[in-house]
Amino acid sequence: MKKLNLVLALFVSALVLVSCKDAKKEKKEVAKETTKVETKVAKKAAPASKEAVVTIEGNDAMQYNKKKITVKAGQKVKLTLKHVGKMPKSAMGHNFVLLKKGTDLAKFSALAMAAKDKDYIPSGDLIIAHTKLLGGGEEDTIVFDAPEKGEYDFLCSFPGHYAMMKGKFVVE
Ligand SMILES: [Cu+2]
Repeated sequence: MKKLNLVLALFVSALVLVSCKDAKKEKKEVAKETTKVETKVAKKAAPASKEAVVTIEGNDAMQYNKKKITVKAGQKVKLTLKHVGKMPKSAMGHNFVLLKKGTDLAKFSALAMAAKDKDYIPSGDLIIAHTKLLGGGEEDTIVFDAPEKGEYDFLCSFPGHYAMMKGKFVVE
């Protein structure tokens, strides 16, 4: 009888030991999971990337492929304009011109038209950033700091193009 008791006692203590180990393991796993979740949350909450990469195309039908470009305040904007058409610069030249807030498009376009010798980029301080004037098959990349939060206009300053080639540049 005593022997049986001893065996039973051993058995019970072994069980307790095992369940204790399991509990420890579980705790560890829970801790691991929590860390994982926390890492995920931290990644999501991290600030937007420092650079916004934007590509916009212009074609032989006098169109951009984007009417709206959105970036975040504080970002560097790396913008590439691709002329995906075949027509030469003299007939279907395209550029990307980002205007300062509140610039009148019609007025700007008239100034641009008069600046043929400068590829339709008028002097003055109405422009935040602009690409070169491109012919079919060419592309140009510019890098500039996103202006302060707000909505800005962009357009192609080649004579007559802004009627169709314009859009909104939004800084959130
Ligand atoms: Cu154009």
